[in-house]
Amino acid sequence: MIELLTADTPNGKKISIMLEEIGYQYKLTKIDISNGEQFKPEFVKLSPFSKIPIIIDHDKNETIFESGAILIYLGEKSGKFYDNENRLKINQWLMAQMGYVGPMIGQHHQFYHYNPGKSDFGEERYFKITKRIYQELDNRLKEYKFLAGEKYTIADIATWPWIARHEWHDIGLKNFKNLSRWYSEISTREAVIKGYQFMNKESLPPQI
Ligand SMILES: N[C@@H](CCC(=O)N[C@@H](CS)C(=O)NCC(=O)O)C(=O)O
Repeated sequence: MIELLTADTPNGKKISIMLEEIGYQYKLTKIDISNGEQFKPEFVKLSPFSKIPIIIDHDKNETIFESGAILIYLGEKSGKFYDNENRLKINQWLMAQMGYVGPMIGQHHQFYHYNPGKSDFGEERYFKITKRIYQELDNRLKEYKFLAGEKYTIADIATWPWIARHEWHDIGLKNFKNLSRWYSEISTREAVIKGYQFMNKESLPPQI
């Protein structure tokens, strides 16, 4: 039995989507990060940086933090979306999401969506970087169907929930033809819709 301790955010959705994609049943434990639950000593013992998501694989008595490491773990365990022969490519696109795409778009959310008017510098900087990321992803997806090549992998699962916040970004996703094609195609996957709705059954991936 896998337990997922998480909140309804892009990083959280990566794992609910992966669990749906590989068809694992899981126990959901909600962590209210807006009320500081992530700082409770019992949670910090599991997640040293006080971040969601984490999973506990109760069969193996194993706790895993960091969404990229969790996706790798589940990909290896299930044998799905993390092909052995394509790991070098998958790892690169996954690490780029973890180290660049997520953290930069996360800052854009902070300045532009949650705290508008507080810092022109912050708003302009992260708007520009997010737009650049859209273009960079679009360039890649002009050449390949998915980020790591012709197959849907954990690199797409890690990146898609961030683009699913495109209405907050105000960049104009529809102007990025290849990124739009990729986003729409993944949005229609049954497991993605289920994983997206894991905390709010009424919600649907935003259309372009
Ligand atoms: N690199 C981490 C980032 C996780 C992360 O930033 N989680 C946020 C929510 S999306 C969080 O737990 N924030 C609470 C806090 O920092 O206090 C991962 O991908 O797992």
